[in-house]
Amino acid sequence: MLRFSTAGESHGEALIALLSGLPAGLEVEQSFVDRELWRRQQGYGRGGRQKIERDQVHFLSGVRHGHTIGSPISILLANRDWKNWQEALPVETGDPAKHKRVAAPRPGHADLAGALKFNFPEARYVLERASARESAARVAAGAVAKLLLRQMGIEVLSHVIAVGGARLRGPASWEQIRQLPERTEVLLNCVDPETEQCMQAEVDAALRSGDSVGGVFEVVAHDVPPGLGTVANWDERLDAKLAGAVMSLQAVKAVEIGDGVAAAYVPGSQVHDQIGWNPAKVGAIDTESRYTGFVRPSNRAGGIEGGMSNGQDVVVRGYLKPISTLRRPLESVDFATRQPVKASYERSDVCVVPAAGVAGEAMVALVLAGCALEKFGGDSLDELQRNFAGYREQLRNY
Ligand code: EPS
Repeated sequence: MLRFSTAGESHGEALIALLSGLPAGLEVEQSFVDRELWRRQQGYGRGGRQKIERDQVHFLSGVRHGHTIGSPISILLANRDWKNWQEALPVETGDPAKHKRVAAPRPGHADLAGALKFNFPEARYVLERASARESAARVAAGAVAKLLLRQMGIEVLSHVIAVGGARLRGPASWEQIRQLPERTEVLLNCVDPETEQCMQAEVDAALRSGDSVGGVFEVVAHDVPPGLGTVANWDERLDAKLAGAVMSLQAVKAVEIGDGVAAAYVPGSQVHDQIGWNPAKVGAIDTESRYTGFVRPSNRAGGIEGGMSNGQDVVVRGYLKPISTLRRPLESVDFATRQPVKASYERSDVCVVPAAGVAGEAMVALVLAGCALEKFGGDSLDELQRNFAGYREQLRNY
């Protein structure tokens, strides 16, 4: 079973990711993991913190001579900002005068709920774990999951389809999405330059007015074989797993599979993807029907029917609320005096939609890798690939 967890505070010494259940013999390119970490740090509208951090993966265990060895993989990502926080967040008691209190909870942030839950007099510790800094650890683990999926020909990428009121009109092709990670400047990770300019204007407006802006990212998993996830049990359905995984990302308030939201408002005849047969396409790379002869003229279902992948691209959208730390803060209450005050402010981002998309890719990759390992099994990559090849043969002969 693929299992993963993270630890670490935003301004603590480091983040940790623990990933177990991967087969032995998977080549792990550190440069690929670092590139994924770099992608997550980019985007128009990020704050000063990203000028400090240079995320680089440090494998502590589970990878030797460039390959997984079947034992749990532990990953450390250093927080370069830690040197500025050692007195504010020491492991020992330290000097209370040097601690940095979060005195008034920010509406929309974890501050108030967390302080009440853990019985803290203020929200510093809550902020530290709620921070989206944690998503860097997910991206590192997700990058290893992506390397496993690549061995089965599956690629997972994202693009941004909305920032505030600026929206991408029309679908993006896999060809367009595939080119985005090549960019040296990420901006808003949108496939259409004109829309991207409008998105930049949304960020600029938020920046000028001391506000923040949310948006929508879309994760696309390409060349996923049919049959990942299962109709058999509610908690094994692929859409349920993906929704939970993407919803768990900081600031995500809604998740959509394919055109799930729009589908609720129109008749079934305009929603469901019709089924055709074209055996000529079987085995061809980069077609929608690589695994079988069944073809679809559309993919509104987002590649999932009955909780199982159906052989089309798996499409998952994450809807992000605007960042809750505002330079012009909303009304709040001082934790100590209970007097009305403005919410606490400290350095933050204005827009993180492209970065959240990269974290979304990681979560989707981890879920798909988990489902693939459940279906195909194998303690070594060779064994997994043999099992996968057998399944492909079964689909070809169907
Ligand atoms: C975050 C606040 C900011 C962001 C941070 C998430 O951090 P800081 O308070 O240190 O400026 O930069 O995101 C990251 C550090 C990151 O690597 O993504 C928050 O409160 O959620």
